[in-house]
Amino acid sequence: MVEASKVDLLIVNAGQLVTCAGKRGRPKVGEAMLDLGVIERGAVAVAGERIVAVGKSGELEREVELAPDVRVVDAGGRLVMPGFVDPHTHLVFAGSREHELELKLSGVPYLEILARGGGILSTVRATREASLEELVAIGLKYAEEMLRQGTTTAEAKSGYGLNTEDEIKQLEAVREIDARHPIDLVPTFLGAHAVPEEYAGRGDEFVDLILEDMLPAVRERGLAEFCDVFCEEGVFSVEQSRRVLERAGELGFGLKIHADEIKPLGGAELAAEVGATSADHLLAVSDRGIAELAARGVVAVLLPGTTFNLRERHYAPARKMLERGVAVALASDFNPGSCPTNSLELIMTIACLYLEMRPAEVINALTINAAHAIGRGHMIGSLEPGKQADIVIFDAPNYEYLCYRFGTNLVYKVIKRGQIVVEQ
Ligand code: IZC
Ligand code: ZN
Repeated sequence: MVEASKVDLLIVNAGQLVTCAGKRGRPKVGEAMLDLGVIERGAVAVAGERIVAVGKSGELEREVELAPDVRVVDAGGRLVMPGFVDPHTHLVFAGSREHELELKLSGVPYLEILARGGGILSTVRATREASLEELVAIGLKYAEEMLRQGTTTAEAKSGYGLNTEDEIKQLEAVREIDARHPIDLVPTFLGAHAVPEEYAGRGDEFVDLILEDMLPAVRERGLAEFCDVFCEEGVFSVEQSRRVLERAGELGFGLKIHADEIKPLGGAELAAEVGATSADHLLAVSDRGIAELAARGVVAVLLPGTTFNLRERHYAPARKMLERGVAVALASDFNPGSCPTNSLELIMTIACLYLEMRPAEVINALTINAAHAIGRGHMIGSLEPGKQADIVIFDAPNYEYLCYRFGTNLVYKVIKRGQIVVEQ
């Protein structure tokens, strides 16, 4: 596509322009997490799909070449930020699991519901029954909810098919939603999400099926960029997870892992060993696991909405990871069971209150570091010349306000690839 060279969209009068700019090509760690690159009374100039300049409102307008039909958006003192990046979602699924709420309240744990054939397996039954068109329609609805709440890019996992045909159907739905909706989706194959009923007690044989049939089929069709595994007691062991990730790595997939969520199995160490892009959850991560994530540059994707919804008492040790130089990102974990919210504004508040992350750290974790967690740090996640023009204007006077208010969608306008796609 030929890029327009003259500025055709100009955002002026941002009360605060949060750029999240930092060192190019790398996620932020340590002190840099507190730096949001804020420009007071900021402005952004966009040509076609890209940002061409950021600066001070009143000055920037005079420094760039404006197209005759330039559209000027007056932010009116509001907060302007990079679009949120949600690097861990299970976006495409049929059905819902509100009937498990009563079970949960009566004290039945998440893994016990799964062991009884509910949980993930109940969503697998519904998703296998749904047609591709039905899954696309459901996913489009959720993608639209996300965009309206300021998410401009999201990762989307399979994992509710658990056989070759239905995993492919789910990933085709992701591809179709990505094509039809302004939100950008990054597809992840999660065949190792649970052992399906027809393989009960034969987990190793199911892993063979993933290695021999599913992974090559997904690869051949170019349906996923990443491969993920639910490494958890009673789900997939470290050894089984290693087999899946090693094969996926050989086939050229980027690697992700649901690591040390409930039991400390050594998922973080495995992520470092196989060179994963991210390790996600990490509530029960060991000190050694933390050191290895930092040393290997694996992004830790924390999902505090899930901890909240599962009513766990202990959240991931975010402060320890930040202090020890791990690149920390945040995500919704949107899924029908352990975290049925796709509101990243809600995640911001939970991250501040329960992970004890500071507002600036939370915002870097949901933008630039989240982009790195899905291999998109060079394209999105900050407002810098050359990056994709994915921009959100919030009806908020400053960035702390966004973490402090919860339960209200504060999005005022969303710009995706230079186009205004949500407008209040
Ligand atoms: O459907 O419960 N944790 N996978 C691993 C999930 C949660 C999704 C679900
Ligand atoms: Zn997940």
